[in-house]
Amino acid sequence: MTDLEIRKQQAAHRAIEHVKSGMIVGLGTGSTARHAIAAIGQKLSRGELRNIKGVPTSAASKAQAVSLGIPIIELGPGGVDVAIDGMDEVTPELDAIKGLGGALTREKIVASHAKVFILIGDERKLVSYLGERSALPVEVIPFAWEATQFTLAGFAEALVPRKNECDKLFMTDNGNYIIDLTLGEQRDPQQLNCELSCTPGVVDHGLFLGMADLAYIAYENRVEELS
Ligand code: A5P
Repeated sequence: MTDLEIRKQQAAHRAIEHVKSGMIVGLGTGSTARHAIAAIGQKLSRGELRNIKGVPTSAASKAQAVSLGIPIIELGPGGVDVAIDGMDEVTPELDAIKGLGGALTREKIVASHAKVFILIGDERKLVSYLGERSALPVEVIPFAWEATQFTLAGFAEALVPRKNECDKLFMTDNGNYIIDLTLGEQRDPQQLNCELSCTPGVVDHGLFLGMADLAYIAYENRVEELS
């Protein structure tokens, strides 16, 4: 495993200390969340955790969980006890950008129904303001997506429809497209949140403001908890 993967795993392992037997757990998406799902599967198989149910945020996370024998349920009105997910950027105030894996809409639904929402990542993800390094993904419905993109251009320095490895438009698990916005300068995230949420055609976007309770950031020799 590379040093970077080890850091991601260390952050994930700190987060799963919050997972106790009998809990319903939101299973995030991405290379860091994979470590958390793997660790939950391992604890279940060793009998260190019992009666866990997982709510996956993507088809990929569902497939991983099923392969590890983690029982899967749909998100119900009772929500999840804890949700653990990666992030693309997080500020010291725990505002985040998510969605470079394309699962932002399901991730936000699950996180918004979590008693405790924990972000995990390595030190590259810690920024002083949102948009400092990462693009902001916005999920849009395919109908008139180029018109929606035209509206979104007013909120960004640059933007690009996401493509897959075959150079076709990337499609989310929800059958939608993603437009990646380069913000270009420090923006008021609350205002941008409102602007994007009010744009017809936008399903959801990667701003996760005031949602996380904790973040575990892994450095070379330590994991820092932000709360
Ligand atoms: C998935 O849609 C994303 O929100 C991921 O959680 C985020 O992109 C972090 O992914 P990595 O852990 O792979 O960096």
